[in-house]
Amino acid sequence: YSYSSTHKEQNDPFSLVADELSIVANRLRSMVVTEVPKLASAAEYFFKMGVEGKRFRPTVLLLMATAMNISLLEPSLRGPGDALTKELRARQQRIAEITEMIHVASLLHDDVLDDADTRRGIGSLNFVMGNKLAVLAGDFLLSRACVALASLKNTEVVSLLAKVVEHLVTGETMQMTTTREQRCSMEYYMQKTYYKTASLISNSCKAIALLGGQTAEVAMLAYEYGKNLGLAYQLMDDVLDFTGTSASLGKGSLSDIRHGIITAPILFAMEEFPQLHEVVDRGFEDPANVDLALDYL
Ligand code: GRG
Repeated sequence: YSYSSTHKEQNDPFSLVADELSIVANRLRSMVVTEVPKLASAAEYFFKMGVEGKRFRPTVLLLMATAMNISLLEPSLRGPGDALTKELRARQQRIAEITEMIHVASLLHDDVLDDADTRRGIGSLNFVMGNKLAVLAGDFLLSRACVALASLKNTEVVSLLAKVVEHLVTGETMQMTTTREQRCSMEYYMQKTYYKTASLISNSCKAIALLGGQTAEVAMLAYEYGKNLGLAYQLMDDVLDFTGTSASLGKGSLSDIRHGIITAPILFAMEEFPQLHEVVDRGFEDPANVDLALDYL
């Protein structure tokens, strides 16, 4: 293990990659430079200091790169890849940046779809600059992410992350379902959650492995790890929507149920309390019905 980490660092994954995370933050800001003033201020909005979000995805990816590259140095674990080089690490950092860029683009569009007014503790871009600019800024970020992705010159990695964009759209579309059977099905929920959240994390973990020259088997393990982590992350996000506060979430709580989206906490409660089915069927336009559903949680 090449890091001379203290006990504190070993227990705090963020500190292991803290320096690299600030490099990623700076690069993200430079990736959105444009001479179109409106687009520049819109695109910079969520990459400015102090409004960076949790940076969960870049953190996971940089840690994944650390783990993968160490295995390249360890003869008994070594795949067909080359020795660890600075260039490899820089290419893996690009994946962290591209992933965050795609993520932020999806947040911008998501807030338009949900008519959300807050994000990351500040006004959502659509709230501050309007829906039109928020949609265009999302498109712009996506385009810059594509250019950065192509510059890696690895067609397998390009197609993995390009497919993720379709998955994000698919997950979001699945969430718009109005059929009772789909809205109340745990299987449907898990499929939607894979597309909406886990696909980006799992495929970018796989991309880190592929860039590191790992075997197809190791790349698949990285994918599985990212998939389970992504599913768990969304499950927690869904729980926090019920238990968090505006201050802790950086946005209003109870947003899913108010939008009529039936997430895991409600689905689990429905299994335990059949009476809840009736409440769900009535819909959540009436705030009194939201309160009634909360009683079962
Ligand atoms: C334009 C790429 C693109 C997609 C369009 C709108 C849409 C389709 C997809 C939305 C997908 C979405 C918002 C999924 C939710 C994922 C999620 C858990 C978001 C919250 O992530 P955090 O908590 O946020 O990591 P921060 O702000 O910390 O980065």
